[in-house]
Amino acid sequence: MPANSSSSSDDISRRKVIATGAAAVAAGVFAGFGDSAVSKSKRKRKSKDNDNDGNGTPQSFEPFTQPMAVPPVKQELSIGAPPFTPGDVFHGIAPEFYDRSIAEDPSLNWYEAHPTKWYEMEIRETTHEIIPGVQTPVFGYDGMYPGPTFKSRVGQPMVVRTRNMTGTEMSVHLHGGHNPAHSDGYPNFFVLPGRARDYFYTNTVPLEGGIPDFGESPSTMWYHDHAMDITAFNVWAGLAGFFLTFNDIEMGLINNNVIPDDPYDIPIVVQDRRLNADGTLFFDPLDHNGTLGDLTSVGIPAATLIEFRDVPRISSRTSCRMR
Ligand SMILES: [Cu+2]
Repeated sequence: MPANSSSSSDDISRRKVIATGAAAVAAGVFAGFGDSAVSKSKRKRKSKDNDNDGNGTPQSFEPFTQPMAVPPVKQELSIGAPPFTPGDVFHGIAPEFYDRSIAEDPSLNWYEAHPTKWYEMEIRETTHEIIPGVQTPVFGYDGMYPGPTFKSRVGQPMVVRTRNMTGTEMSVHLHGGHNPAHSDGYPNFFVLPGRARDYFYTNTVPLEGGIPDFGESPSTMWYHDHAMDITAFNVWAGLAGFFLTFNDIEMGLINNNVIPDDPYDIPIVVQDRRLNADGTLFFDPLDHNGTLGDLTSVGIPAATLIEFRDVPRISSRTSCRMR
Protein backbone atom coordinates (compact mmCIF):
# COMPACT_ATOMS: atom_id res chain seq x y z
CA MET A 1 0.00 0.00 0.00
CA PRO A 2 1.28 3.50 -0.72
CA ALA A 3 2.24 5.61 2.29
CA ASN A 4 -0.54 8.08 1.62
CA SER A 5 -3.26 5.45 1.39
CA SER A 6 -6.29 5.94 3.53
CA SER A 7 -6.25 5.02 7.17
CA SER A 8 -8.88 2.72 8.56
CA SER A 9 -10.72 5.70 10.04
CA ASP A 10 -10.82 7.29 6.60
CA ASP A 11 -12.16 4.03 5.35
CA ILE A 12 -14.87 4.04 7.94
CA SER A 13 -15.90 7.57 7.12
CA ARG A 14 -16.06 6.57 3.47
CA ARG A 15 -18.35 3.75 4.38
CA LYS A 16 -20.57 6.21 6.23
CA VAL A 17 -20.78 8.23 3.04
CA ILE A 18 -21.94 5.13 1.27
CA ALA A 19 -24.46 4.43 3.99
CA THR A 20 -25.99 7.84 3.56
CA GLY A 21 -26.75 7.08 -0.04
CA ALA A 22 -24.09 9.24 -1.63
CA ALA A 23 -22.23 6.26 -3.00
CA ALA A 24 -23.12 6.74 -6.64
CA VAL A 25 -22.06 10.38 -6.57
CA ALA A 26 -18.86 9.56 -4.71
CA ALA A 27 -18.00 6.79 -7.12
CA GLY A 28 -18.55 9.04 -10.10
CA VAL A 29 -16.42 11.87 -8.78
CA PHE A 30 -13.78 9.57 -7.41
CA ALA A 31 -12.09 8.75 -10.69
CA GLY A 32 -13.88 10.65 -13.40
CA PHE A 33 -15.41 7.49 -14.73
CA GLY A 34 -16.77 7.62 -18.22
CA ASP A 35 -20.44 7.33 -18.96
CA SER A 36 -20.26 4.00 -20.76
CA ALA A 37 -22.30 0.88 -20.17
CA VAL A 38 -19.16 -0.71 -18.75
CA SER A 39 -18.42 2.17 -16.39
CA LYS A 40 -21.99 2.36 -15.15
CA SER A 41 -21.63 -1.14 -13.80
CA LYS A 42 -19.29 0.07 -11.10
CA ARG A 43 -21.87 2.47 -9.74
CA LYS A 44 -24.31 -0.33 -9.11
CA ARG A 45 -23.97 -1.29 -5.53
CA LYS A 46 -25.46 -3.83 -3.24
CA SER A 47 -27.25 -2.71 -0.15
CA LYS A 48 -24.04 -3.38 1.77
CA ASP A 49 -20.64 -2.18 0.65
CA ASN A 50 -18.75 -5.18 1.92
CA ASP A 51 -17.47 -7.49 -0.80
CA ASN A 52 -17.85 -10.42 1.49
CA ASP A 53 -21.46 -9.79 2.36
CA GLY A 54 -22.55 -13.12 0.97
CA ASN A 55 -24.46 -11.52 -1.91
CA GLY A 56 -22.44 -13.17 -4.61
CA THR A 57 -23.07 -13.55 -8.31
CA PRO A 58 -26.78 -14.41 -8.45
CA GLN A 59 -26.81 -16.23 -11.79
CA SER A 60 -26.47 -19.98 -11.69
CA PHE A 61 -24.91 -22.03 -14.44
CA GLU A 62 -23.39 -25.39 -15.04
CA PRO A 63 -19.58 -25.30 -15.09
CA PHE A 64 -17.32 -27.04 -17.60
CA THR A 65 -19.77 -26.89 -20.47
CA GLN A 66 -18.07 -24.37 -22.77
CA PRO A 67 -14.99 -24.80 -24.92
CA MET A 68 -12.22 -22.48 -23.81
CA ALA A 69 -11.80 -19.44 -26.02
CA VAL A 70 -8.13 -19.14 -26.95
CA PRO A 71 -7.26 -15.52 -27.81
CA PRO A 72 -6.04 -15.24 -31.40
CA VAL A 73 -2.47 -14.19 -32.16
CA LYS A 74 -2.35 -10.51 -33.05
CA GLN A 75 -1.47 -10.06 -36.72
CA GLU A 76 0.89 -7.29 -37.75
CA LEU A 77 0.00 -4.78 -40.47
CA SER A 78 3.50 -4.97 -41.91
CA ILE A 79 7.12 -5.79 -41.16
CA GLY A 80 9.74 -3.23 -42.12
CA ALA A 81 7.96 -0.54 -44.13
CA PRO A 82 5.64 1.45 -41.84
CA PRO A 83 1.95 1.37 -42.83
CA PHE A 84 1.49 4.79 -41.25
CA THR A 85 3.70 7.71 -40.30
CA PRO A 86 5.15 6.87 -36.88
CA GLY A 87 4.18 9.42 -34.25
CA ASP A 88 1.51 10.96 -36.43
CA VAL A 89 -1.14 10.63 -33.72
CA PHE A 90 -2.25 12.81 -30.80
CA HIS A 91 0.06 11.19 -28.24
CA GLY A 92 3.01 10.68 -30.63
CA ILE A 93 5.79 8.13 -30.31
CA ALA A 94 8.76 7.72 -27.98
CA PRO A 95 11.90 9.73 -28.94
CA GLU A 96 13.79 6.44 -28.61
CA PHE A 97 12.15 5.36 -31.84
CA TYR A 98 14.32 7.85 -33.70
CA ASP A 99 17.50 7.34 -31.69
CA ARG A 100 17.61 3.68 -30.95
CA SER A 101 21.13 3.74 -29.62
CA ILE A 102 19.71 5.17 -26.39
CA ALA A 103 17.25 2.29 -26.14
CA GLU A 104 19.64 -0.54 -26.87
CA ASP A 105 23.28 -1.52 -26.59
CA PRO A 106 24.48 -0.51 -30.08
CA SER A 107 26.89 -3.44 -30.18
CA LEU A 108 23.94 -5.84 -30.34
CA ASN A 109 22.96 -4.21 -33.62
CA TRP A 110 19.54 -5.86 -33.55
CA TYR A 111 17.68 -2.97 -35.00
CA GLU A 112 19.27 -3.59 -38.31
CA ALA A 113 18.93 -7.36 -38.03
CA HIS A 114 15.20 -7.36 -37.28
CA PRO A 115 12.94 -4.84 -39.02
CA THR A 116 10.16 -3.22 -37.01
CA LYS A 117 6.79 -4.97 -36.82
CA TRP A 118 3.80 -2.64 -37.08
CA TYR A 119 0.44 -3.14 -35.45
CA GLU A 120 -2.79 -1.28 -34.89
CA MET A 121 -5.09 -1.97 -31.96
CA GLU A 122 -8.37 -0.48 -30.78
CA ILE A 123 -9.71 -0.46 -27.24
CA ARG A 124 -13.44 -0.88 -27.53
CA GLU A 125 -16.53 -1.49 -25.49
CA THR A 126 -18.22 -4.75 -26.14
CA THR A 127 -20.16 -7.46 -24.35
CA HIS A 128 -18.89 -10.85 -23.33
CA GLU A 129 -20.48 -13.99 -21.96
CA ILE A 130 -18.54 -14.55 -18.74
CA ILE A 131 -21.47 -16.73 -17.78
CA PRO A 132 -23.05 -18.57 -20.72
CA GLY A 133 -26.10 -16.70 -21.94
CA VAL A 134 -25.41 -13.57 -19.87
CA GLN A 135 -24.17 -10.55 -21.82
CA THR A 136 -21.77 -8.56 -19.66
CA PRO A 137 -20.55 -5.12 -20.82
CA VAL A 138 -16.74 -5.17 -20.89
CA PHE A 139 -13.77 -3.35 -22.36
CA GLY A 140 -11.69 -5.26 -24.87
CA TYR A 141 -8.40 -4.83 -26.69
CA ASP A 142 -9.61 -5.13 -30.28
CA GLY A 143 -12.98 -5.77 -28.64
CA MET A 144 -11.78 -9.10 -27.26
CA TYR A 145 -11.80 -10.51 -23.76
CA PRO A 146 -9.00 -11.39 -23.01
CA GLY A 147 -7.11 -9.35 -25.62
CA PRO A 148 -5.26 -10.87 -28.57
CA THR A 149 -1.91 -12.51 -27.89
CA PHE A 150 1.15 -10.65 -29.13
CA LYS A 151 4.05 -12.83 -30.16
CA SER A 152 7.39 -11.12 -30.48
CA ARG A 153 11.03 -12.06 -30.72
CA VAL A 154 13.83 -10.70 -28.62
CA GLY A 155 15.55 -7.89 -30.49
CA GLN A 156 12.73 -7.14 -32.91
CA PRO A 157 11.11 -3.77 -32.16
CA MET A 158 7.38 -3.25 -32.49
CA VAL A 159 5.13 -0.25 -32.87
CA VAL A 160 1.52 -0.69 -31.72
CA ARG A 161 -0.75 2.19 -32.71
CA THR A 162 -3.36 2.00 -29.95
CA ARG A 163 -6.59 3.91 -30.33
CA ASN A 164 -9.00 4.40 -27.45
CA MET A 165 -12.56 4.08 -28.72
CA THR A 166 -14.09 4.19 -25.23
CA GLY A 167 -15.20 7.21 -23.22
CA THR A 168 -12.68 6.49 -20.45
CA GLU A 169 -9.01 7.37 -20.30
CA MET A 170 -6.69 4.37 -20.74
CA SER A 171 -2.98 3.62 -20.48
CA VAL A 172 -1.49 0.40 -21.77
CA HIS A 173 1.31 -1.17 -19.73
CA LEU A 174 3.41 -4.03 -21.06
CA HIS A 175 4.11 -5.84 -17.81
CA GLY A 176 7.70 -7.06 -17.68
CA GLY A 177 8.88 -5.17 -20.74
CA HIS A 178 11.83 -2.77 -20.71
CA ASN A 179 10.44 0.10 -22.70
CA PRO A 180 10.78 3.85 -23.22
CA ALA A 181 8.87 5.92 -20.67
CA HIS A 182 6.51 7.21 -23.35
CA SER A 183 5.45 3.65 -24.13
CA ASP A 184 5.55 2.15 -20.65
CA GLY A 185 1.97 2.88 -19.67
CA TYR A 186 2.67 5.25 -16.82
CA PRO A 187 -0.62 5.90 -15.01
CA ASN A 188 -1.02 9.41 -16.39
CA PHE A 189 0.48 8.75 -19.81
CA PHE A 190 -3.02 8.32 -21.10
CA VAL A 191 -4.53 7.33 -24.35
CA LEU A 192 -7.39 9.79 -24.09
CA PRO A 193 -10.83 8.93 -25.44
CA GLY A 194 -10.84 9.11 -29.22
CA ARG A 195 -7.06 9.55 -29.33
CA ALA A 196 -4.17 7.24 -30.18
CA ARG A 197 -0.62 6.64 -29.00
CA ASP A 198 2.12 4.83 -30.89
CA TYR A 199 3.56 2.43 -28.33
CA PHE A 200 7.16 1.60 -29.20
CA TYR A 201 8.25 -1.70 -27.73
CA THR A 202 11.96 -2.24 -28.13
CA ASN A 203 11.81 -5.91 -27.06
CA THR A 204 15.31 -5.22 -25.97
CA VAL A 205 17.68 -6.85 -23.53
CA PRO A 206 18.15 -4.82 -20.37
CA LEU A 207 21.66 -4.05 -19.22
CA GLU A 208 22.72 -5.48 -15.88
CA GLY A 209 25.87 -3.72 -14.70
CA GLY A 210 26.49 -2.60 -18.27
CA ILE A 211 26.21 -6.14 -19.63
CA PRO A 212 23.17 -7.37 -21.58
CA ASP A 213 21.10 -9.64 -19.33
CA PHE A 214 19.48 -12.25 -21.52
CA GLY A 215 17.99 -14.11 -18.56
CA GLU A 216 14.51 -12.66 -18.65
CA SER A 217 14.33 -11.49 -22.22
CA PRO A 218 12.34 -14.41 -23.59
CA SER A 219 9.34 -14.23 -21.35
CA THR A 220 5.63 -14.82 -20.76
CA MET A 221 4.45 -11.27 -20.27
CA TRP A 222 1.07 -9.63 -20.30
CA TYR A 223 -0.24 -6.21 -21.20
CA HIS A 224 -2.99 -4.51 -19.27
CA ASP A 225 -4.51 -1.16 -18.49
CA HIS A 226 -2.67 1.06 -16.03
CA ALA A 227 -4.64 4.33 -16.01
CA MET A 228 -4.53 6.53 -12.94
CA ASP A 229 -7.17 5.67 -10.34
CA ILE A 230 -9.07 3.28 -12.60
CA THR A 231 -6.53 0.55 -13.34
CA ALA A 232 -8.30 -1.96 -11.13
CA PHE A 233 -11.64 -1.49 -12.78
CA ASN A 234 -10.30 -1.34 -16.33
CA VAL A 235 -8.43 -4.62 -15.87
CA TRP A 236 -11.44 -6.12 -14.10
CA ALA A 237 -13.51 -5.00 -17.09
CA GLY A 238 -11.37 -6.98 -19.50
CA LEU A 239 -8.23 -5.06 -20.40
CA ALA A 240 -5.55 -7.74 -20.25
CA GLY A 241 -3.84 -9.93 -22.79
CA PHE A 242 -0.71 -11.98 -23.36
CA PHE A 243 2.58 -10.74 -24.77
CA LEU A 244 4.96 -13.63 -25.40
CA THR A 245 8.59 -13.00 -26.29
CA PHE A 246 10.80 -15.67 -27.83
CA ASN A 247 14.54 -15.80 -28.39
CA ASP A 248 16.61 -17.73 -30.91
CA ILE A 249 17.02 -20.76 -28.64
CA GLU A 250 13.29 -21.13 -28.04
CA MET A 251 12.46 -20.51 -31.69
CA GLY A 252 15.01 -23.17 -32.63
CA LEU A 253 13.27 -25.66 -30.34
CA ILE A 254 9.91 -24.79 -31.90
CA ASN A 255 11.24 -25.08 -35.43
CA ASN A 256 12.73 -28.50 -34.61
CA ASN A 257 9.45 -29.70 -33.08
CA VAL A 258 10.96 -30.06 -29.63
CA ILE A 259 8.35 -27.76 -28.10
CA PRO A 260 4.99 -26.96 -29.67
CA ASP A 261 3.84 -23.94 -31.59
CA ASP A 262 0.29 -22.82 -32.44
CA PRO A 263 -2.25 -24.26 -32.01
CA TYR A 264 -0.69 -26.33 -29.25
CA ASP A 265 1.00 -23.52 -27.35
CA ILE A 266 -1.92 -22.19 -25.33
CA PRO A 267 -1.74 -19.18 -23.02
CA ILE A 268 -4.17 -19.52 -20.13
CA VAL A 269 -5.17 -16.72 -17.81
CA VAL A 270 -6.85 -17.36 -14.45
CA GLN A 271 -9.28 -14.63 -13.48
CA ASP A 272 -11.99 -14.02 -10.92
CA ARG A 273 -15.09 -11.95 -11.57
CA ARG A 274 -18.39 -11.23 -9.94
CA LEU A 275 -21.62 -10.12 -11.57
CA ASN A 276 -24.62 -8.09 -10.58
CA ALA A 277 -28.12 -9.42 -11.16
CA ASP A 278 -28.39 -7.55 -14.49
CA GLY A 279 -25.22 -9.18 -15.81
CA THR A 280 -22.95 -6.15 -15.36
CA LEU A 281 -19.68 -6.53 -13.48
CA PHE A 282 -19.85 -6.00 -9.75
CA PHE A 283 -17.15 -3.59 -8.59
CA ASP A 284 -16.66 -1.55 -5.46
CA PRO A 285 -14.33 1.38 -6.24
CA LEU A 286 -14.24 2.49 -2.60
CA ASP A 287 -13.09 -0.81 -1.15
CA HIS A 288 -9.32 -0.48 -1.15
CA ASN A 289 -8.95 -4.06 -0.01
CA GLY A 290 -9.97 -5.00 -3.53
CA THR A 291 -12.96 -6.56 -5.14
CA LEU A 292 -13.07 -10.33 -4.94
CA GLY A 293 -14.80 -12.41 -7.53
CA ASP A 294 -16.70 -15.59 -6.85
CA LEU A 295 -16.37 -16.81 -10.42
CA THR A 296 -12.95 -18.29 -11.08
CA SER A 297 -12.19 -19.00 -14.64
CA VAL A 298 -9.42 -20.48 -16.71
CA GLY A 299 -9.73 -18.17 -19.62
CA ILE A 300 -13.21 -16.80 -20.05
CA PRO A 301 -16.08 -17.86 -20.08
CA ALA A 302 -16.47 -19.14 -16.57
CA ALA A 303 -17.86 -22.47 -17.66
CA THR A 304 -14.67 -23.27 -19.52
CA LEU A 305 -13.72 -26.74 -20.55
CA ILE A 306 -10.35 -27.53 -22.07
CA GLU A 307 -9.13 -30.87 -23.27
CA PHE A 308 -5.57 -31.35 -22.14
CA ARG A 309 -4.88 -34.47 -24.15
CA ASP A 310 -3.34 -32.61 -27.08
CA VAL A 311 -1.97 -29.63 -25.23
CA PRO A 312 1.51 -30.30 -23.94
CA ARG A 313 2.47 -26.67 -23.37
CA ILE A 314 0.66 -24.08 -21.35
CA SER A 315 1.66 -20.50 -20.62
CA SER A 316 -0.18 -19.13 -17.66
CA ARG A 317 -0.80 -15.88 -15.86
CA THR A 318 -3.03 -14.96 -13.01
CA SER A 319 -4.87 -11.73 -13.57
CA CYS A 320 -6.82 -11.52 -10.36
CA ARG A 321 -6.88 -8.27 -8.53
CA MET A 322 -5.75 -9.52 -5.16
CA ARG A 323 -3.30 -12.24 -6.09
CU1 LIG B 1 1.48 -5.07 -14.54
